[in-house]
This record gives sequence, structure tokens and C-alpha cells, in this order.
Amino acid sequence: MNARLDDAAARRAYYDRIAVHSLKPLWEVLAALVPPLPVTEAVPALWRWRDVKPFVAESGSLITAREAERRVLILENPGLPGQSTTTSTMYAGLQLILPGEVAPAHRHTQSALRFVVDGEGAYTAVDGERVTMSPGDFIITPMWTWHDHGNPGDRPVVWLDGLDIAVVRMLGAQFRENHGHESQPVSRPEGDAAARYGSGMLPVDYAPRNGVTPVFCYPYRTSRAALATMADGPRHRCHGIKMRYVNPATGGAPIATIGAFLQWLPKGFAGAPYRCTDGTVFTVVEGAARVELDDRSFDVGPKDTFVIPSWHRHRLHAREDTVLFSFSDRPIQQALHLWREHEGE
Ligand code: 1HN
Repeated sequence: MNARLDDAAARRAYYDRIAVHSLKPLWEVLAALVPPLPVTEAVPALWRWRDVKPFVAESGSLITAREAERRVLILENPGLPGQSTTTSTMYAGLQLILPGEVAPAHRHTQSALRFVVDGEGAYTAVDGERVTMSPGDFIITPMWTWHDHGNPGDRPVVWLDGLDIAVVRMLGAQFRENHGHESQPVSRPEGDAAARYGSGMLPVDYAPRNGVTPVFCYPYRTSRAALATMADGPRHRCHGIKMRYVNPATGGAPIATIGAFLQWLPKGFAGAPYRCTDGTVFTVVEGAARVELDDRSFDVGPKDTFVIPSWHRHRLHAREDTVLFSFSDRPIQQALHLWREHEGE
């Protein structure tokens, strides 16, 4: 029996018959599979510090860091419910560690970054070296490195975690191990990695490892001073003054899968419209700014976190001198020659 070529009922019946053989007609989904422009379910979203801070603090009375393993509130994109992700590829969360607590040592194939948001005096230990955290410090935990956190200080500390969870999930490459000891043994003094690899020199026989930077802490004091020095110079019409964190041994991103940036918007800066294919998580370090998207805008201040999904046109306006930290999957897209950006309307 030949179906009429335009018989919708015959097509539906055919789809039902082939479905039991795990077959699907491409022609019904082709346009959605290969859209003319990026399509993502992720939506622009904002987590104001004043709104989330009480909930972060409250989590401290509900569960210990030990019991939770990591006491974190996921900044879940409202357009991706249930997926524990903030952009289509990047996870962000706010982690709380109270005085006296330890978050036990483990390692996994997901790479992580920390950006210290509130409080100081906690440490994170990476491969045998501890680093004491202060607000604005950018710290990385490369994939498959042992890491644990502790707070020997007298104040709660909160940082933003960024991980490539959805990327590793998509690739089916998730592995994890517990260390067995709550805190990994300390084998190197604090500052060791910075001294060995972070002073514009490298040990003469150093060979880069896994595309991962040997320097794992980028103190805010240093990063901010770099931006401040450049603040009087030429500015990018969209970004103001924007720096990317680098692996000093390669000039590439500090983590193979995650790019991280710090930018300075001078007071009164009115950025030109911009879009790029890497959906990006931003945190305000200092200042006050307005983020204008096509169909919504928000005013942001210190410790607020917001997300701009892929290919969403936006402009940045600075009401005060403003410093923004951000991270995205840009190194992945660039390695695959997929990354695109567009300046202007
Ligand atoms: C993790 O290991 C940390 O080590 C934070 O602090 C957040 C989210 C998902 C999976 C592992 C950490 C995490 C995580």
C-alpha cells in the first residue's frame, strides 16, 4: 500500500511503526537539530547576594560540611530545571564552610574553580599544598587532583564553585574517589607552587601537564592591581578592560575546559552590545553595574552572580568602578574552532 505523499496520518502511523525499532525521522527534527543560530534552553538569571545569603547561612544549621561532603547551594539555571547546571555546560554553586569545619578530601575528573565571595581564613588544599583564601582570590582544582577544604578561622567563608560537570557528563567520563583521610597530608608549604611556577620563571625541566596550570591560586591583590594599572589605558568598547587568567607555562587557559576572566568597567562606562557562543557565569567583585539584555535588564552589585547564556546580546553599564569575575567553556569551544563572538547590534 502506497501512502499519498502528503498524507499526514500515514506519516504518523509510519512513525509509530518505526518507533518500536528505535528509528526516528530526521526530517521532523532537522531544523531544530541544526538551527541557523545558537539555541539554548538556559535563560539569563541573577542571584542577588542579599537574597541568597540568608539561605546559604541557614544551610549551616541544617547540615555539616562533613555530612554534606560539600555544603553548596547550586545556582541552577531556571531554564534547565533538574539538571544541576548554570549554563548548558558550566555548573556554579555557593559553598559555605563554617569555622572549625573540614570538607573531606576527594578527587574527580571534573575540574573546579573557586572564586572567594565572602569571608576569609578558610583554606583549600590541592595536591598537598594549602592556600588560605581571601575575597576575590581565584583558585583552581585541576581534574583528578586530591582536594579538601577547611576553615581554621573564626568566620564563615563562602565561595563560588565553578565546575565542568555537564561537559564531563555529556562525555560519559565521570570518575571519582574518596581519599580515605578527611584532610590530605600537607607535603608542601603554602606558596610553594607560586614560587616555583608563578614568578615569570619555570624549573628548567618543567613540562606542562594535562593542559593544567601548575599555579593554582591567583590572588585578588595581584589580579586587581593589574587591572587598576591598565584602567587609564585603552578600553575595549564592549568589555572595558578584560583580562583572562592564564596557565603561565602555556599562555592557555588555567583549566583545559574552563576559561576565567576578570574585568574592570570604569565608572560611567557604557559598553557596546556583545554576544559570544560561550554561556558565561559572572560575579560582581566590586562596584555597581547594569546588565542590559534584549528582553530584560538587571542592576547588580557586589557578590551578585548572574548568567548570560550563549549568543544572548547584552551591554554592560558601570554606575561605579566595577570589577567582574566570569567563567565559561570558552577553551573547549576554541580548541574545537567553534567559538564565535559578535560586537555591536
Ligand atoms: C566538589 O567536589 C566541590 O570540591 C564543590 O568543593 C562542588 C559540585 C559537584 C561535584 C563536586 C568541592 C562540587 C563538587
